[in-house]
Amino acid sequence: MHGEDTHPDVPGVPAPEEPTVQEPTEPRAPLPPKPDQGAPAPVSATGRGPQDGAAARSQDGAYLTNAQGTRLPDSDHSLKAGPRGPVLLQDHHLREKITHFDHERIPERVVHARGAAAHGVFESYGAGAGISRAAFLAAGARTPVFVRFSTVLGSRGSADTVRDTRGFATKFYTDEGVFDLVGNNIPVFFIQDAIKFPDVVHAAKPHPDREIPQAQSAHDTFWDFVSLHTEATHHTLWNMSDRGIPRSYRMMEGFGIHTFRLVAADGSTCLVKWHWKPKLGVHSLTWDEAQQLGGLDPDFHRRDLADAIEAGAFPQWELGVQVMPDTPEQTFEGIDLLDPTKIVPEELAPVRPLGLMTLNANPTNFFAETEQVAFHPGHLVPGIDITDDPLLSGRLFSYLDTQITRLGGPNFAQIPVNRTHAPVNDMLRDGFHQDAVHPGVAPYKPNSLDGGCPFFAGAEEHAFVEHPLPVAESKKVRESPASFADHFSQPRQFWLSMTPVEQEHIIAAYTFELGKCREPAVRERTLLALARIDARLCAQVADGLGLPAPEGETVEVDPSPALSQLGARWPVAGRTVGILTGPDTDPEALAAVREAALAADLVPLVVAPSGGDPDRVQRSFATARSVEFDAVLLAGTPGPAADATPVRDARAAGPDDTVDPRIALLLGEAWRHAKAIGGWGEPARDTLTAAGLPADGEGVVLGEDPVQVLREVADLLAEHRVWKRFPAPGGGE
Ligand code: HDD
Repeated sequence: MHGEDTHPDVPGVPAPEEPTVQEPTEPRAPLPPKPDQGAPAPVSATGRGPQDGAAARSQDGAYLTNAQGTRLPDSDHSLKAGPRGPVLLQDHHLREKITHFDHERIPERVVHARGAAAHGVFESYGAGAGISRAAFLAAGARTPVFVRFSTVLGSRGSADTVRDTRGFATKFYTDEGVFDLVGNNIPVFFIQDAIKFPDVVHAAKPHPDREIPQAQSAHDTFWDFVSLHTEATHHTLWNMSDRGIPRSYRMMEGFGIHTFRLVAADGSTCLVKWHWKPKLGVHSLTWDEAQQLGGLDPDFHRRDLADAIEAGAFPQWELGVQVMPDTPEQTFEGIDLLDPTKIVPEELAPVRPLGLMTLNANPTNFFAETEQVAFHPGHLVPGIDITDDPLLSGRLFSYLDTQITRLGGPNFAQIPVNRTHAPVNDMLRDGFHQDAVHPGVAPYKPNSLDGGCPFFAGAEEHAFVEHPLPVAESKKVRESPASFADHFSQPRQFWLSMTPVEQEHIIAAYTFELGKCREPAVRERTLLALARIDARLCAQVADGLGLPAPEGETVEVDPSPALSQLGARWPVAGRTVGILTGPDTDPEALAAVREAALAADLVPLVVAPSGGDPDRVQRSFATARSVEFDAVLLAGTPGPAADATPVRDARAAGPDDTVDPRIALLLGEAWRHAKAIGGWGEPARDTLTAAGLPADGEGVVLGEDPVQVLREVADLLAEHRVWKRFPAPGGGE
């Protein structure tokens, strides 16, 4: 404070206060570079100083400069004619700063705008070496990767937990060039031909007049399109299943969807479908959790991924392939391998593991890396070739094209996150955002002025040589093969492969989405499609909408048990356990349980009334909600604390005054969302009863030994939820 001081320039006005928090004046040590952030060889036009963007602009120098490297004495005040006078046009620093800011935003991706990403490494088992010559599939090869997960429909600022397909795009920085596997968490696609992509996206995006709804398919135009265009039925059914609301990016499968052709060193080929299998299993939120999280933590998936990596709980996936013979028909067991709306059931072609991917580093800068990464299914390496899937063919055009608008020109491969780790020796020149200062005078071939360089490579020198597949003699047509007309057999197979709980969730999802459609014709047409999947599915959705259920013909198919998410047990590493405490909590028991939880790689979060030890207490009754816990433990009586502000609003109306209403709400939600609940001693039993929950209910573990209770709860967590508790009492799910 300056007390009586007056302003040095304006008489009678108090002097401005000194800021209490000062910006650091000492330069920080730069962060270590990530493997894919290596600068290109610095080629300087003058031969002096760094010319590379990453090195020159890393903000680790001692003095603030402008974009030209000139040091600045002030960046907080415009240049004015006196402190109260007009701002001068000659303020070039102001103009540079604001102009740059005005252009900070780039167009968001037309689809998959919202995403989160991480760096990692892919380690090959060598099991793919016999079927593909790709160097990164050789035994022991370690390849840096960058993975971006995304939702499809929402814009950049939309919520993570909406019902939608998730993108799963991986960039492998191999020694032979970049390989991009641009997949989704659903193994089939909406359309069979890329020419329909603008249609499906226009239908699914918000209505053009009001720009609603955001980030979801629950609206007329989407269901109008998919009910008229029944090849979308299979993908839509997956979307309406629990796959549409993943628990975490770390717990999603990934699929390359199209059939690819692998080429071995001896020239032999096979057809494959790519799969990513998460080590933590495939798990989903409940719809109710997803709704709550949309408001309570719209960044739930993004935060979960970054937190896990920061904590050292590196997520892992096995990359595998289903291998099918490369026959002229390109079918397998009657399934057309060129149809991207079809799967090959894993019972018919098991997934062969090829290697392990570990995500072990968060991006340093969201814009530079996550936003500017540019994937393209045409980024292929020797040993991996395409098939004639018409959806894939269109994608090979689209991705290159979109980056030119999005990243401002054809030189996006020079952006650090997109740079290959293989030496580049191209003849591409000039253009917007050209970073390189190319030497040489002959960027053309053939040339003699640059000594004929660079030379062409053959397959032996790791060139990408297209597989010389015979092209069928035919006539030009705009039509699909007859096999593409089967739109209902695999949707029925998916439905029949679901457990009753999963089927209930699908029914609820269709009912919700169609309930948001205003046009009767759209709902009726969708019910007709559902009737062709299954009569009960159709009847129950119709019932929910108050409409008559139409009849439809269904086909005979065998279920594929691998499609269900239930029935297996998975590692519990990284799962959160909320520990609810009260005044009578035994500190020793609490410490022992926390220790045991940490030893089991669980994340224990202690919830206390208020005013607890900040080193031990992570949440208060006022800040804890059930949706951030995978399981809940009662370590005492979380009754109303003397010093806690009583909450008696409608959401928190507890059935009994002996338990804090916020905790009654939390326990009720944990019960409804089928989460394991544990506790020890009489207080736990009393609290459950006071919260209106059955102490001997399914998935409730009460005992005397706190560590044993934790172990049993962790055992229940291995199945993700207490599935027997569905459908939830009160009809929650
Ligand atoms: Fe696509 C982005 C996945 C069909 C056109 N797509 C994009 C991303 C993923 C997919 C994961 C985000 C990549 C990132 O994180 O940057 N897309 C798929 C899958 C498809 C598919 C699995 C079908 C099997 N896509 C598809 C078609 C077209 C596009 C048929 C156009 C004909 N996709 C694009 C795009 C995007 C894109 C417009 C938007 C931003 C971008 O490419 O870089 O070009």
